[in-house]
Amino acid sequence: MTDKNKQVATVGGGCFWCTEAVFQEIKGVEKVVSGYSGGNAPGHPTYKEVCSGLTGHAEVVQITFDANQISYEDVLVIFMTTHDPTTLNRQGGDVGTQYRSVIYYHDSDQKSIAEKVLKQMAPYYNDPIVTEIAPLKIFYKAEDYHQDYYRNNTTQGFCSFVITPKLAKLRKLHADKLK
Ligand code: MHO
Repeated sequence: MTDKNKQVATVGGGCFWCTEAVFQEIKGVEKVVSGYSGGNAPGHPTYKEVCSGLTGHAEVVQITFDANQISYEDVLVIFMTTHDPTTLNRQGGDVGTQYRSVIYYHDSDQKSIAEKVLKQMAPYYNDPIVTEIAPLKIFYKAEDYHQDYYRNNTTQGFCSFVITPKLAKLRKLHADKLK
């Protein structure tokens, strides 16, 4: 992939272990990094601080992808269909501001695509979409043990009960987009 085709998307849809595992399956995705963004607290937060809710950060992933193989629009469609964008500060059993649904755009093109995708998808949900669309400020990489979490902990409870079924759904829904 040349630098020209390389793009980065930053999204959060609940626990980043899930979002990371989803995008690691997608063709054209070169790298997924779990981290924190969208809060106001200065400095690099720890996971514990983010869980306290006081930093205001959301759990997000930064997805580096080849725009020749997958478009930003498709990245967002996959994102929207693999979490619940209608629940405020909650994803399944995970409750707290860090689990809110967010799209942090990197430029004005991404902003308009995000607005378009949300508008197009709205009729498919029973409840209003609450996904936050905002400019990316600082992204803080999460602790090493959070990276590749699903791959390294596939049999752990949350992974096997929540992420494995989510990936099964992803593979059915987006079979044409898999690696
Ligand atoms: N319910 C999950 C959330 C983890 S996540 C990185 C757990 O604590 O197992 O927020």
